[in-house]
Amino acid sequence: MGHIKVTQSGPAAVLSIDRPEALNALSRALVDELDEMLEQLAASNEIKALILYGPRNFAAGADIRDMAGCTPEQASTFSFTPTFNRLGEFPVPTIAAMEGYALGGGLELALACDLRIAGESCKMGFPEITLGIMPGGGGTARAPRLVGTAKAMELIFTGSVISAPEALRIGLVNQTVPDGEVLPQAQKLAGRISAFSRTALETAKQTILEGARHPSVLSAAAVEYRNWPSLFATQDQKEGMRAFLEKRKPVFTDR
Ligand code: CO8
Repeated sequence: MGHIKVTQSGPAAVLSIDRPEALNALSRALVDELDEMLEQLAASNEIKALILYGPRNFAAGADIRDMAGCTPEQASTFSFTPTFNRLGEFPVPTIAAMEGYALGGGLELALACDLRIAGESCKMGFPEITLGIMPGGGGTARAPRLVGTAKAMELIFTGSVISAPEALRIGLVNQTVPDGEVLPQAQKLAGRISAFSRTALETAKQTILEGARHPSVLSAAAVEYRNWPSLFATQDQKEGMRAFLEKRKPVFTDR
C-alpha cells in the first residue's frame, strides 16, 4: 500500500499517483489500491468530481518489470481493464491532470477519465508495439472513439510519442496549460463542475455513456428521452429554473 494519495478540496477529490522512482509506472499493487479507492469514492455522496493526478509524470505505463515474465494466463490477471472500466463508469465527472509522461497504460488510465488537461511539455503515446505487445487497458477501444480509427491506428502501430499541442489538435486532450498549472487548472475545472447539481451531472454522464453504446443516433437519443424527464423530480431543477426567472444565481443542494 501507499502509492495512491487521496485529498479532498470541497466536493472534488484528487487521487494522486505516488511512485516517482519509476515515473509512476503502474504496478499491479498500485492498481489494486486505485481500484479500492475508486470503489470507496464512488460510494461517497460528497464527491462531485474526481481528479486523477500524477505529479511530474502522469504514468510511464504499466510496470514492465511486473509484466515481463507473464504467461497469457498471468497477463490476463495482471490486466488493468476492470479497474479502468470502473474509472470510466465513475458516477461523477473525472479529470486526468497530466504532466510529464503519459504512456501506454498511463495514457489508457487518462483515456478512462472523462476530461484530460495536459501540461505543455506532457508526452503521450502507446509504446506497447515497441515491446512486442499492444495496448491492453482499453486503449484500442477508447482512443479510436476520441481521435478516429486511422489516427488511433497510427499511434498504436508506430508507438509514436506525441506532444501536448499535437494531442490537443487531434482531440486526445481537452486543454493544454503551462507546465505547473495542470493541477490548479484541473481543480478550477472540477470546482466549476461541482457547483452544479450532482443529480444532473450524474444523469448527464450516464446518459452520454449509455448513448455511446448505441449504434444509431436515434437509439442514443431515445436514452436521453427516457432519462431527461426524471430530472424534473429534483429540487435542483426547480431551483435552477426559479433562479433564472428571479434573475439570481441558483443554489443547488443535490436533491
Ligand atoms: N515500467 C517499469 N519501470 C519503468 C517504466 C515502466 N513502464 N517506465 C520507467 N520505469 C523506470 C525505469 O526502469 C527507471 O528505473 P531504474 O532507475 O530503476 O532503472 C526509472 O523508471 C526512470 O526511468 P528512465 O531512467 O528510463 O527515465 P528516462 O527519463 O531516461 O526515460 C521514459 C523516460 C522514456 C518514459 C522511459 O522510462 C521509458 O521508455 N519507459 C517505458 C515506457 C513504456 O514503454 N511504457 C509502456 C509500458 S507497456 C504498457 O503500458 C502496457 C499497458 C497494457 C495495459 C495495462 C494492463 C496491464
